[in-house]
Amino acid sequence: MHQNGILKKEDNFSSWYNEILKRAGILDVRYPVKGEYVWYPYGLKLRNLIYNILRSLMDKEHEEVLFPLLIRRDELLKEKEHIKGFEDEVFWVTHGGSTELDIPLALRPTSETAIYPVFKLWIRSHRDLPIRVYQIVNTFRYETKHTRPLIRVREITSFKEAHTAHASRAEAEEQIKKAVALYKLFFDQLAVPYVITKRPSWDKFPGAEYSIAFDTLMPDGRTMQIATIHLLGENFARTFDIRYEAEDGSSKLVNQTCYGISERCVAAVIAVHGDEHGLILPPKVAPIQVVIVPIIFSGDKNGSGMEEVKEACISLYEALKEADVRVILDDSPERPGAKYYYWEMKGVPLRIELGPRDLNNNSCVFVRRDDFRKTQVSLNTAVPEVKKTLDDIQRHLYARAKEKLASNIINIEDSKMGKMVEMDELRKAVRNSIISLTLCDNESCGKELEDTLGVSVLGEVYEDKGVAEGEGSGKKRCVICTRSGSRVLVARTY
Ligand code: PR8
Repeated sequence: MHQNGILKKEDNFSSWYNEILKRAGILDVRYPVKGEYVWYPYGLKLRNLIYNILRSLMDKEHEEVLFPLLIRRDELLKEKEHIKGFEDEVFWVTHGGSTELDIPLALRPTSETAIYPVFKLWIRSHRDLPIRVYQIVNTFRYETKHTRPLIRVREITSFKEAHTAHASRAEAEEQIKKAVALYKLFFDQLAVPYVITKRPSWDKFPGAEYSIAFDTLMPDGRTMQIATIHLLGENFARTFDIRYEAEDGSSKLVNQTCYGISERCVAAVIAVHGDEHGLILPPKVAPIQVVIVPIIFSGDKNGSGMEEVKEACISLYEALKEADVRVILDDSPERPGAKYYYWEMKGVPLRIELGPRDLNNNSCVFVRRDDFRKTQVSLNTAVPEVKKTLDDIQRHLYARAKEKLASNIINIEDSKMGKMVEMDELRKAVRNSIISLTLCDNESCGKELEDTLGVSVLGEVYEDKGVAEGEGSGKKRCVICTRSGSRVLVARTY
């Protein structure tokens, strides 16, 4: 335990996480509705910086829209697979005051059934295609599994959902690739590493032909799904009769995709980078990138050089502000040590200390939040050095997190297991890591593995096959039935 009273996140992730959310001022978890939480100002600033990145990436090729929260029951129930997947998770509005509604209204669990009837009205000819829209809204899911702030919530406050419609299957598949590329750019900027897999058939989005997912590894060895991309094909188009007139005059169904990200991306930033001192925020999303702490000793308030120190701090603060750095000057009467703990807890990437002795040398001291390295920096070059250091912290955090993920993907060799695999060996390996093993495409083998080990099959790696390949070049054999199969990633999941 650290003197801040915070556990190591690897030892007890749940308590670490709850403690950090509170002490860093991210979320108030005391709201008296299960699965709903209150964003504190600092948490909301972090959330907004993250979503600004997402928004600016989306805006390059999508248009933002805003659809209503309520969905008519008959629309929601139209697509059979979709509703089968969601029926137990829907919150219903049944009354207006004391009057029972003719048609009950659902709080959207996601917006396919709100948006697609309107797509039918918007799409007439091939000239109306493709359509690519997105919205960032709250959605509601009556989650029955254990709820957890940002990770499994009943009101998803920050649901970024994109919906696209295309003239052909090939174009929809092309859109899937673009969405994967876009989400990569997004998580790269958050310095959150991921594996991308194609989900097994039994775990795809209700109504989709297939689903691609991004997962990151949490400190307790479980993975968290942080984004999904679904090929809907013609399924919803058929249900909602979304057709266009092709160039040859024929009437055709559109081909669709949808993809989404929730506040789990904020949870990922917190969980992946934080430590026993608190948050560690990547500079690109840190609400405060630099804190300046004047080193003024209480007994020495009027001592020599104190006014000069204050002035030097103010002029450094002004210069950094001018250079668009998100900076604050902490000139509160607290002791410097107390200030350090406070800003470390908030995850501020860089602290600058400046006292009389530094000023005599025309310098200040940089202390990095990622590795606590201290360097003396001349006041003349402090501004460019801040920029350089922030870039370096951003890079270092990502490299460190990527390395951690890579070293926690364990290949279970086929060769070792000629026939049946030792389940105990797998159980041990999957405790803290993602494992890569061979499964056939029989659903019953996948389910058996999931039930026996209490894990989920994440699926085949979507790109970068190197991540999951076994070394043996021979025929790959299913760990359950030894029939031939292909490599998949498996993990304990959130
Ligand atoms: C879709 N339709 O809905 P998806 N709490 C926090 N995050 C969650 C929760 C929850 N209860 N449930 C899901 N997520 C498609 C795509 C429009 C957009 C997060 O897809 O159901 C997960 O990270 O897969 C999930 O990958 C993402 O929302 C999208 O939800």
